[in-house]
Amino acid sequence: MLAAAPAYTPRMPRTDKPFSVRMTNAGPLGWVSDRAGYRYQPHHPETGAPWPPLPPTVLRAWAELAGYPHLPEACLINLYGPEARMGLHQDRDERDLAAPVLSLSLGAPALFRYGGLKRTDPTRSLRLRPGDALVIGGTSRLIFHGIDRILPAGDLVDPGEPALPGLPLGWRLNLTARRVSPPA
Ligand code: MD6
Ligand code: FE
Repeated sequence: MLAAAPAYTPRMPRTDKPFSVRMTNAGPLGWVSDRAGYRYQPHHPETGAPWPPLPPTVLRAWAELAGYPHLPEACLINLYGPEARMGLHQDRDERDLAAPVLSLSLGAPALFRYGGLKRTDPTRSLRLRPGDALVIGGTSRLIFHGIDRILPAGDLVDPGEPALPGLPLGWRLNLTARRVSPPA
């Protein structure tokens, strides 16, 4: 999938500052960010190609965990090197806010921070490990959240952890499946 849709470096709207996280997508729509703003679009911003189809594993996880009767339309793939992080944000570019966002984590563990519906609300931290699934929906759909830091992989990698061939030790990959449009 990363071969069909190479991870690119998104940039902040207006400031044009690069993200430390690299991104790509799968599905009919993909989330992108550049100088012009945040949006969902059907093609890769650098290659112009349509995003690859949603992986069957993501569709299966959505069916089992999302509790939402319509298919996801976008799977944002975040790729973190050991120094990458993601600032506190809300996921609010989706027009269907009744659908949850489903997050799947692989590779290095990370320190996830989440708070409330206001940026200034108190926050808590959670360690996301490879193989973890997190569903953010319902009254929590618009909570602020982010990744404070990637944690060392540890010298003993648990043989039960799902492995991702080609992902360097110390790197993290996160997939978030989203429904974008309200169902017809
Ligand atoms: C990450 N996750 O885990 C970033 N968004 O790399 C998110 O931004 C996120 O985990 C919405 C719902 C769940 C998430
Ligand atoms: Fe998010």
